[in-house]
Amino acid sequence: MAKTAKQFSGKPATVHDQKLLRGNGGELHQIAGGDIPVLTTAQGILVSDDQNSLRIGERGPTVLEDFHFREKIFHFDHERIPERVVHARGYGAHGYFETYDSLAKYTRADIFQRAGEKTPAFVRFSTVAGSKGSFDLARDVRGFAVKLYTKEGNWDIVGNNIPVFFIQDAIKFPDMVHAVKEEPDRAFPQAQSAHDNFWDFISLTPESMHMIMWVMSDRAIPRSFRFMEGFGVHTFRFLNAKDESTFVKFHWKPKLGLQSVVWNEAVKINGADPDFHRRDLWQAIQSGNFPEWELRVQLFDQDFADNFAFDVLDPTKIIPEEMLEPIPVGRLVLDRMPDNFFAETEQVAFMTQNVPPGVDFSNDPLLQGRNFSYLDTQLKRLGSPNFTHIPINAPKCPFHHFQQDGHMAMRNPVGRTNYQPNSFGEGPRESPQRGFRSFADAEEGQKVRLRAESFADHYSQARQFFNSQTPPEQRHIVMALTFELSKVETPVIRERMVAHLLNIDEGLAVTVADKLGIQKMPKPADTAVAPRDDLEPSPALSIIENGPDSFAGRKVGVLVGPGTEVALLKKLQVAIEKEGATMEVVAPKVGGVEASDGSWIEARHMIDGGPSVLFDAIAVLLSKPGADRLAEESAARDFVADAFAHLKFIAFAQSSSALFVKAGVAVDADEGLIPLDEPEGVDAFMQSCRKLRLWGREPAVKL
Ligand code: HDE
Repeated sequence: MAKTAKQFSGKPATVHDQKLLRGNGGELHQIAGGDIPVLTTAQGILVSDDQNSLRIGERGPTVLEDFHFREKIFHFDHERIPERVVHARGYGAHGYFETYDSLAKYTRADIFQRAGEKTPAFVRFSTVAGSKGSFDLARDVRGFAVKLYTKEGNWDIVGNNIPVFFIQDAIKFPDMVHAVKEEPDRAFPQAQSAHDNFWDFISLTPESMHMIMWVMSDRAIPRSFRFMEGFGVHTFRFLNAKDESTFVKFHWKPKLGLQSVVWNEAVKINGADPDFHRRDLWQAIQSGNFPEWELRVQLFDQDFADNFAFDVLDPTKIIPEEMLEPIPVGRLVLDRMPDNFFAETEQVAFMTQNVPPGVDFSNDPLLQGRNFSYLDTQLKRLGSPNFTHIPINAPKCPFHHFQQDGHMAMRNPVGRTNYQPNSFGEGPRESPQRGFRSFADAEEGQKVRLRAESFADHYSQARQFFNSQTPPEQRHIVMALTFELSKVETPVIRERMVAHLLNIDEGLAVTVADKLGIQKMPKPADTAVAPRDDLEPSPALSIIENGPDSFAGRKVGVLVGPGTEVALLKKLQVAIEKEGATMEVVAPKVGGVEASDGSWIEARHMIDGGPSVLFDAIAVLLSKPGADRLAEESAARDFVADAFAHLKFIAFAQSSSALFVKAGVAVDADEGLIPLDEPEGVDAFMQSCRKLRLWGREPAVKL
């Protein structure tokens, strides 16, 4: 057995070991006996030794004929495929979409014909700017790409968690992406927009101002994929059986409500757990708490479009929900993680042009450009036009076509005829009735390179977004802009940005300028159209206004130590689980601690590895000696001080107070600190947690 362990430990077996093994009557084969399959090459040749390459003599040169070695290294050398140029870092999950009611009146898309219809789905969430190995809590837009395997072909809604975009025309996309990514000479900063090139481009691109308000808001630092919205961004069309068109915008609403973190917390999460969002989705799905979103659609006709203040083809504009209510049409549930990240999440190929009969495009110039781009990128990344043969990309409905051959062809047409029309009655034929039909819009005009006048207002909706935020959210936008621009080394870029902010909100501009130390206010940036100040605030745009009033799906970190009162811990655990939340125990040692009654409390984290930034609320349940001891440890002090600074609700046993004193947090500082050992303590804590954060504390902690 000792020899077996050594063989599998990956250490090279010595000649002595090998003799022993072979002397034992082919023990190598026995190792792979029973239920364990024998290792083979990709060609199926059984392998006798996977620890040593073939050489001439014990210390001699390696021989070329070692086909197993050659194949193994060859394959390893080719393991990587190009990462996505944008949205490289992502995480996906399987699930299904369930249709509420028939939408036949608006669309003939098969997925919307029958109430209760379940359609398999795959979703990939992503950040935009960082590379594959970047951290999850960058300030960034999140991709929200949904593949629906409908009975009439794959439908991809390749959206974001922000309903508008930086640019109006796809021709600017390479510039925008170059500017946000690391600067080409120095290759930094990675996964960050806080640098000169990005703000230089933005300050020279006024159409980006609305998007900038969103990206500087807490939308860009979501607590979890599970707590963010998704948007199709562009205006699309639904087409019914009579080919009548209705414009449509897609919104995904998270069942657990919206939630973000605060910036100081995001920075610390990136160090404590760079995979914070991945782990969150993994844990939720593995524990059976399946995340869910409702699909809602804003439906409107040409008349509405003609009378709307902005152009519905302009992807830098929204239609406020208060003006046009999104109608719920179904729900998306994610209930299964991929078996293999590479095969599924890395190889999944989303394409905006994947739309089934009954869904069609609008003339949004960004969407039109995307429809061209996504096919190209799949060929580059996946290396073959046969990328639809990969299971994650293959339709789950019947499909028949005459495409053949090419790299890695898995399925070729069967039989003699690989063309149509043919005389043999073989193969598929097109169907004018059932097939995809485009909306027969009348298009005419000169061939020009012109942006429509109706796209010219770049500030009014940026202002509307800012005015729709609660005071804490407005403060966060100020702080984000100040932080980002403070990283810009070229003063003129900072000033140019302030000139734009003056067109959005004077108070915002003046505060940012002051915090940046700009001595002389610039003049407002020139505008093509005067910004409007008559747009009603839209409460739907605020995260805080749309809080879940529930703590479900959230996590409490409980700090324990030697002598912790176990009855209180158990009572707390019951209450947390009743709320649909989870509890994780943090202790001085990961092995756990001995409780007050001599029982053993298992821990999930040691204090250094379980800082409070990983939790939505904390509880500190220390005995007096435990608190005295932990008060000496900076990680324990940070546990409390950070939770306080990040506006979290903090429950505590009175015996823990020594730690609070040393952490500089007064236990009676505000109503967010809740003594647990009072009769109503646990209930009061859970009720507070439903508010998620104590925003009223923010001015005091000066984040
Ligand atoms: Fe993308 N985008 N994009 N994009 N995009 C890609 O496709 C592109 C845009 C979005 O999880 C690429 O497979 C152009 C808007 C998501 O796999 C690429 C333009 C929105 C994902 C590409 C845009 C998106 C991508 C890179 C300007 C929100 C990740 C790899 C016209 C509505 C999908 C790939 C996934 C990925 C091109 C703008 C969302 C290069 C040319 C606007 C969620 O084809």
